[in-house]
Amino acid sequence: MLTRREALLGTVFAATVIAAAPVLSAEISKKDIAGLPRERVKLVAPPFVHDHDQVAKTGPKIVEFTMTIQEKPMVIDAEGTQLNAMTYEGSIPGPLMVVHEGDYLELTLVNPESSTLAHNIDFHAATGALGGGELTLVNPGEQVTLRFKATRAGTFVYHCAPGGAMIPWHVVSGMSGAVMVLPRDGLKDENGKPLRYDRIYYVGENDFYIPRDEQGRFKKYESAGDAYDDTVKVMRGLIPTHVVFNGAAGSLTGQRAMKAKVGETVLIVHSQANRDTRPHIIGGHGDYVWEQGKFSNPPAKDLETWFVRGGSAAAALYRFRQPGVYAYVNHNLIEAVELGATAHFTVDGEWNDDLMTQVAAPSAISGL
Ligand SMILES: [Cu+2]
Repeated sequence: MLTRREALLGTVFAATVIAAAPVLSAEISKKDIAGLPRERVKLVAPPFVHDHDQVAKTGPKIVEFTMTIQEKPMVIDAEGTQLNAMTYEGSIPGPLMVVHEGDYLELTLVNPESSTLAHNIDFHAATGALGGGELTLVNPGEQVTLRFKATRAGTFVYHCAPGGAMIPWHVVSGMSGAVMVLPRDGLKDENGKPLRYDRIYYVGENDFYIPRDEQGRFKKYESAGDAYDDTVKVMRGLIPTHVVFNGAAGSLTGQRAMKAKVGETVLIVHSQANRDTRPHIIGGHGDYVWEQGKFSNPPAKDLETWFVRGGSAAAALYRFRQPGVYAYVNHNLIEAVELGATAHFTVDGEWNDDLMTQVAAPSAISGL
């Protein structure tokens, strides 16, 4: 048993060791990192995802990305309702960044002179205080570069978190996105068998809180700052006026629908930085679903609907077996139909009568 003195000494000793450790690891890390290959990746707007290898071809590397913040008005529904949006790289959600486990993600975040607010980024994929939020806070006219090691495989949200009341406001103004950290040897089923995808789409879901005037019409503001007071009042009611995919109702339907062919396997990454949601493919399934989005856990199979916790991103793999237009919805159907959370997949190919057929077309009731 330790005496009080020994325990105190132990504490002091432990503190010394702890104090020394970061210096040592910083030195090792600096040397190792300097020798790593670098790859510069240009991001693309969702639902598309930049080219990437599903299985890493080399050892760990530093993957460099740049995102420029844009504050700008965006139309979020067919009625022309305006959101005074804040965005990473001009899109809602921000782009999906893909790396492999053990890689270093190095982001340069640019906040242009034209911005009116300070912004930053909190990476749920990162390990370290505030997910890098404190280290990335940039005023208008500044840029910053953060590097973190991707130590956990999975899909993870990132979002703006500039402190206090700014945090939820910036998030519900559009500032979120996702990172996908693939296992170096790619995705696997519960038995370790490789799983591959032919296409990948990134769907970011957002809840918006647009103030209304006395007549119940959505109000328009000159700038995000002008909208702040009224928007916070709506936010505090916790009832969104819009729940949408990729920044606007209808952003992924009709001509803008996501595409696939019968027989193709599609990986759908679905993030929600602020609120729970429940994706469902009408007429399809999740063949393999990482509901919590973390690839060290075996995927669930044959799901009808999966649950995405607010502040997380899920990954679902589905091989389309029939052609047609598939609605992909948040299966709170009020949110899907009334508030906007509906997307489409248009799938080309041969219909399989064995899987489904109309045995008798609608006709007058025969009295059987
Ligand atoms: Cu921000």
